[in-house]
Amino acid sequence: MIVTPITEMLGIEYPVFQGGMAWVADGRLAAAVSNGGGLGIIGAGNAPADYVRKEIQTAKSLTDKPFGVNIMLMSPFADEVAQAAADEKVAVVTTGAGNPSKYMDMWKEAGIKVIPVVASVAMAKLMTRLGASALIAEGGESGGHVGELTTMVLVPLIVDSTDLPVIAAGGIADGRGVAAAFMLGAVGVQMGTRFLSAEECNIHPVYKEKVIKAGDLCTMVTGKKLGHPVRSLRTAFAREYAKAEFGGTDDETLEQMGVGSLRKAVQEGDLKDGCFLAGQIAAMVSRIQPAAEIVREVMEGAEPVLRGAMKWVR
Ligand code: TUI
Repeated sequence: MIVTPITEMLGIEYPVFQGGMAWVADGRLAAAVSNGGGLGIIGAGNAPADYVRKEIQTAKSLTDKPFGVNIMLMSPFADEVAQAAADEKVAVVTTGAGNPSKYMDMWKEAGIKVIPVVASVAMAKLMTRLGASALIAEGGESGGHVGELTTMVLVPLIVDSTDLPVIAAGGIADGRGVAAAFMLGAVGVQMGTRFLSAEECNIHPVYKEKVIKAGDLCTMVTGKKLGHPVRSLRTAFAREYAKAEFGGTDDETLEQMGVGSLRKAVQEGDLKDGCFLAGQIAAMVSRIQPAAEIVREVMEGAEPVLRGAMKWVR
């Protein structure tokens, strides 16, 4: 059994968060992860507040355990979704892809634990000062919107910059990854890609298959030119996008190419126009299994690695 400041703070069995993946992480997946002893997180992505409220209701109907909502701060609906999370008094709010400062007081007044994703030391210090309950340090191995630094570099830097508990994310999908994160000073992990293969994850079968078949060099980063780099599977669409980006295509056209591409991947498995977000660790995801089994397997896998950590110490 592994007990850390984050399991204690949230009253969860395992220090495992499920990433709040846009279009992917619905109320059903979040409830399955929370019922499995981790922290399930609904991804608001670019959806309006009504969608998020509905998914919160779904999760509440499926679990009595705590769960969270991720607010994607680049969303045009960020304000109303932030308000909905406060109204619904979810246990946890995580944030991504931006600076959540203007919502912090509202969430804290609602009794919500606020756990922002930070991709830099400056943001970690700011969030600590504004009263975050913990921080998620997400390295660029992750899927979706990525920062500059890798998990290996970011996690210890963030740990050294704050007294808050730090959750490591990006490139973690098994017990070794969890143990490594703990060695860097993290007290929990967040996994997104590993949960793409969960039975309760409602993505198109083509998406699941692609993740399961992915090898070590199967992801790439696009979107740097527009200032929001995202890591996805190296599909025909991703290659075309990269070609356009480096071939001098104007920003307006590049924006247009991206519109609706996440939805097309998740709902239609559209390899031509869909953007299949996934982290580098997709290479290690090999089968479909229940979310609760994933949580248990990963954490049970971490114990022998952590016990063996003294192997070379004399
Ligand atoms: O947010 C993510 N991953 C995401 S968001 C997303 S939806 C999307 N769709 C189209 C374009 C872009 C995104 C898919 N995947 N992860 C958390 C994360 N947050 N990674 C990096 C950051 C981050 C970056 C900058 C957090 C804070 C930040 O601060 C910038 C500032 O304002 O100083």
